Amino acid sequence: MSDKARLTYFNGRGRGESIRFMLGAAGIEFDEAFLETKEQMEELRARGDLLFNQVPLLEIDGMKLVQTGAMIRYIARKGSLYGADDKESARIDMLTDGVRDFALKFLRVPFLADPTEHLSGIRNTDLPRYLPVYSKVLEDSGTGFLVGGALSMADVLLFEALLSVDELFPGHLKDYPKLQEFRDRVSALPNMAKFLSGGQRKPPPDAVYRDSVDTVLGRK
Ligand SMILES: N[C@@H](CCC(=O)N[C@@H](CS)C(=O)NCC(=O)O)C(=O)O
Repeated sequence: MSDKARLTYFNGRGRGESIRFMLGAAGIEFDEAFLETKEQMEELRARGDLLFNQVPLLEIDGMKLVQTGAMIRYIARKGSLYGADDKESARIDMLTDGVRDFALKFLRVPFLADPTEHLSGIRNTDLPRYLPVYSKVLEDSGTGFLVGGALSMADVLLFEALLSVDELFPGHLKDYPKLQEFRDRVSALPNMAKFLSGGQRKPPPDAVYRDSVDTVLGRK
């Protein structure tokens, strides 16, 4: 196993994108292996690399990690993105889990024949559930970060989710100046700026991405 971290996933965002954002924020360089065929997926399963027969797979520090949550928390610890003490870590977990619940809604969009109803559900239920909370937490913290005085896993995943909100609901964040300011500031942090311009951030999902996932997972 090479010393450099290696992410095996589809050539698109999906669950892999949060892992990429976390690696980028932590300044951890990584290679990627893109799954394109059903046979590649079956080979990984046959090798026993996928504990639950699912991707993403992250090879890092001699480990083969599956489960996105485990990966992002490992990267958070390694990259000092997990708060200053146990109480900060608990709060970071809480805010991370909230934002992951929120972002999970976006993952389905490219796989729906007609996403109109799903997008209305996000607009009417999820945006008003989550955005005011994160705006208020930022306001209360007063540091520019969700928890304590430093960037954490919760900030990184919130930042990723806000970029999706901008894409799917253009202009919606104008009602949330705190979130807009946060988005702009996090995007300019050196590791984040390097990641965003470095080519490993994936483009918005399209039909090619959807077909490729369906092929690899044997759904077509
Ligand atoms: N809880 C897992 C879920 C992983 C997951 O559902 N992966 C999908 C691709 S995004 C997969 O491999 N599906 C194939 C299957 O479930 O057999 C995680 O967060 O990593």
